[in-house]
Amino acid sequence: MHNPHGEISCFARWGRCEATRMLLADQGQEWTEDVVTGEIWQKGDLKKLCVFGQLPRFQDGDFILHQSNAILRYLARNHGLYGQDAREATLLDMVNDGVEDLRIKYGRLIYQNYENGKAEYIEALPGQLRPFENLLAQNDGGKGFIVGKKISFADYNLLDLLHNHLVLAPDCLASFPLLAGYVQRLNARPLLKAYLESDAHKQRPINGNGKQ
Ligand code: GTB
Repeated sequence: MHNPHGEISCFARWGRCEATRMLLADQGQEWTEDVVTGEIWQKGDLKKLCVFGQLPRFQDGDFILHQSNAILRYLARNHGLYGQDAREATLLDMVNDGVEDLRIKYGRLIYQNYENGKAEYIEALPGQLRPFENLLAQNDGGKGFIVGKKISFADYNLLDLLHNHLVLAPDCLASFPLLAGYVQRLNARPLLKAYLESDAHKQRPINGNGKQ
C-alpha cells in the first residue's frame, strides 16, 4: 500500500476539499496545502493547468489528480478505505453518488439561490437525509459505518456533508437518531476530533461566498 504524501490545491474553504482533509487527518497522514486566492485564480494560469478548469487538485509526487471524488477514491484505494470486497466497494460508490447528488443541490442553494431558496431547501431536507438514515439502519443497526465494518471514503464525504447541513439547519438531524449518533461517533475519533478542533478547520470558511 502506497502512503501518498499529498499536496492539496484549493480555495480557502471547506468546499470540496474538507472530506479529503478529514480523511487524511483521521488516517494520520500529513499533507500540505497550496491555498489558491481569488486573485491568483483570476490570472487564469492555474485554471489552464486543471483538467476540467476547476479546483480542487491533488498532487502525489508526479501524479496529479482533479475531481474531488476521484481524489477521495485514490486515497481510499491507498489507505484501505474502499470496502473489503467488490460488493462493499460498489455499495460505497452508491452512497458516495448519493452524497454527491445532495452536495450539488447544496452548492446550488449556497451559490445561486440562498436568500430565496433556503426555507424551501430546509423543508425538503428530511427527504434528502432519510436515505442515509435508512442505509445506516441496514448496516449493523446503524451503530457503525455507512457500509461494512470499517470506515471508508464515503463516511468522510457523508460526514462532511452532514457538517455543512448542521450549520445550515442545526436541527436537521433531530428526527434521524442514527445519523445524529453517527456524526457524534465519527467526530469523536481521536485524530479526526483533533483536526475538527484545530484552527485550520474551524477558521476556514465553509463556502466561497460567505454563506453557510
Ligand atoms: N466536480 C468537481 C469536483 O468535484 O472537484 C467540481 C469542482 C468545482 O466545482 N470547483 C469550483 C471551481 O473550481 C469550486 S467549488 N470553480 C472555479 C472555476 O470554475 O473557475 C465551488 C462551487 C460549487 C458550486 C457552485 N454552483 O453551484 O454555482 C459554484 C461554486
